[in-house]
Amino acid sequence: MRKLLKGKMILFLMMALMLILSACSSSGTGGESGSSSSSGEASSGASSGDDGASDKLVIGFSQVGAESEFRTANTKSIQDAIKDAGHELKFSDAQQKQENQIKALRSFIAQKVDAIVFSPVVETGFETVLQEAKDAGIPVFLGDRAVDIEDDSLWVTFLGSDFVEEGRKAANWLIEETADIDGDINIVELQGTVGSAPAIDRKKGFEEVIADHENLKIIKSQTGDFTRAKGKEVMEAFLKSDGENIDVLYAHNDDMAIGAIQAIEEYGLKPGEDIKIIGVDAVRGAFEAMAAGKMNVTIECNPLFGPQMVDLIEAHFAGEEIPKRVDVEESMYTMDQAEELLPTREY
Ligand code: GZL
Repeated sequence: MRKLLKGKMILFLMMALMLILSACSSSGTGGESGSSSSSGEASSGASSGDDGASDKLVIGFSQVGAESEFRTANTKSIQDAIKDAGHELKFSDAQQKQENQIKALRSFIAQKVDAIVFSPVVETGFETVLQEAKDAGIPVFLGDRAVDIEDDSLWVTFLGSDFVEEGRKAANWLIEETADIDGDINIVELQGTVGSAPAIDRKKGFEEVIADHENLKIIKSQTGDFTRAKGKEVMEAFLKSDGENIDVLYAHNDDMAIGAIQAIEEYGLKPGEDIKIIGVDAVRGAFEAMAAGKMNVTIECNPLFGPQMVDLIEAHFAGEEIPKRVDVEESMYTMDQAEELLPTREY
């Protein structure tokens, strides 16, 4: 009997020991190696401490304005990406005014945000406030537009398009389109916002390519500030002074091209036929104009880089090396492609 009891005791003690050992091993390591969910899989998101508090960032986003279809799509893409990633968004629309952007950046600094996303309305005049952000230890991520500042330690990276290349693409399309035409081709140009990176660089790229073709002449060039209304107003003035003499419009964005199309029709000419129309951005309005035969080509400038921007921010906070410049993939689209592609366009 005693032997039986003894055996049972040993069995009981062994089972108790196994229970204690298994209880120890299932307590998880929620500490130094990061938090683990109840299923034991690693938690998602950026690196976190025990409470995951460092996962959530407060991000200040200073946007140029709401001047075009591109801008509206770009704002939504970045805002949605920040919120979808679980971060807190502080947003400022500068209504295309530099002083409003400087105020917004100073406000973000005063609020001690963790990071700033910034699309500078113009290339110059931001050095002081970017130095203030650096002194406050707040990393700045440039989105869409760049600044012309020597000290590139004032921002972590630039994520956006190559505007010079966009200008080259526009000019190369025109060279191909007019290859069989003898005589001068008179071009009017609607420039973007004066002093902005896209306006400076799209002009630079276009002129660089047409320089080898003396029959391609820019006879008028003026800013339309990237808006439909101003684009229409300036095109009306071009038509008034040179109407019968204009062969091509090169607009630095589709919104100004669409405004100009209205002016051309009101003047009595056929946009897309009497005057070839070149735009930039590849927004929905451009596809609608091309499908209607009123516009010939649009060079894509993709605004939908919000998720990519948040990935770069999180990678930075995870201690990863970030390249100083990250280009956005983009293409170009012509009138004959518009009808088929219009339903697929995301912006
Ligand atoms: C270019 C962007 C320009 C767009 C315009 O990336 O900065 O500003 O081409 C917008 O539509 O206003």
